[in-house]
Amino acid sequence: SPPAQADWDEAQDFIRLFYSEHPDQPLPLTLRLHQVREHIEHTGSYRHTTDELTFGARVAWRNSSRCIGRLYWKSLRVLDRRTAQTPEEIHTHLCDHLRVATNEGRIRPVISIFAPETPYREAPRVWNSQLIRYAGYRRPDGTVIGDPAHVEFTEKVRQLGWQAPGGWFDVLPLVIQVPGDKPQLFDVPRELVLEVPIEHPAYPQITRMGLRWHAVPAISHMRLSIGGVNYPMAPFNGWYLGTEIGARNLVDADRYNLLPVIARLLNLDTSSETTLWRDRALVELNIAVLHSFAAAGVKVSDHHTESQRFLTHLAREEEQGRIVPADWSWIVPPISGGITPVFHRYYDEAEMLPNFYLDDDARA
Ligand code: HEM
Ligand code: NRG
Repeated sequence: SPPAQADWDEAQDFIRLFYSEHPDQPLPLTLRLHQVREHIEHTGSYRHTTDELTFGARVAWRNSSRCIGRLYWKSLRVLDRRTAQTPEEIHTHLCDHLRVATNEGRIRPVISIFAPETPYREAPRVWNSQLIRYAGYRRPDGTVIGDPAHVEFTEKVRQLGWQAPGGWFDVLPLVIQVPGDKPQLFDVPRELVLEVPIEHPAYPQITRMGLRWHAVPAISHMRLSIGGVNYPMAPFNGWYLGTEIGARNLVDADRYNLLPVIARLLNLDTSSETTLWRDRALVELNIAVLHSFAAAGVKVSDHHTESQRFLTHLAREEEQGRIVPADWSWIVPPISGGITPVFHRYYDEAEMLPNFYLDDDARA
């Protein structure tokens, strides 16, 4: 079904919010509101100015309840890609995004915003959940090589013609689809994928595992909603919190599931849970991740520092008279929760707009 027309109440709330935080506009508020209303009536949608778009994306980040990294919301770089039409053009912009964001390891928060959906035109899409992800391959015995989270997606791109190398850390191709056309595959150029080899400062056994992870988490499957207008393709990135890699991606039982392997390599006593061998292996892996990113000159945060910064963010926002919506279960890091300051309090659970949403579309 074609998308509904832009919601006038949401549009109005957003334009008012923009004017309240940026009062010095050439066009008076009432005129802008009138313009937006007319456009919605005539076309079912309206066009954000560059300043509205930039503000809208930054506030969507500011309102992301699950994100601990929001202290930097004002520094988000917004690349306006609304006019990009062809898959080739879009691919070029996604490559530019990775180049600007990676910045040789001094990672910058960036969002690229492609055409919105309107009642008369669908939006372009990228099927990937992030611009950089590792393939996963299910073997006949049921075990997986690579990232088990991406087995299904990997099968889909193979059906579209991707030649899979079959390794543990193969970067998946981008699947770009524009309205009325078939999805098209594009490789991410090798030189745009900065990766960090994981090494442990004291345990060569961990270094020898040959683990690696990509430097930039660039989420590409969330819809950006600003003032009643939906941007389904608006990939964004910041930098990693070490625990995302060292306590989840490489560790979850349904991801790389490495704790048993690490425990064996470190000769830990795994005969009983009470030896806390899992916890010991987990801490060493997280030390390795933070050490390796630092050694490679790639920006990363540890959970203690980023937790403190999040509380600074809360204090600053409260000074501005704003609510900071937050989801405790996502904000508290997956290791050492109770020794980070974000653990010891509750948060406002309000849903605020603009924001990012996950659709349960058929996309992987
Ligand atoms: C979630 C950290 C930048 C929007 C998260 C999570 C962490 C995090 C640790 C939880 C992820 C998980 O448990 O899987 C950071 C750090 C950043 C950063 C350290 C550094 C600057 C950004 C930016 C945006 C953003 C630039 C958007 C413009 C979000 C959203 C989620 C999230 C929407 C929820 C994702 C979901 O529901 O799956 N962030 N973030 N973050 N972040 Fe950030
Ligand atoms: N846990 C996911 C990434 C989720 C978002 N995290 C960020 N976002 N740091 C993973 O790939 O491990 N960001 O925009 O920086």
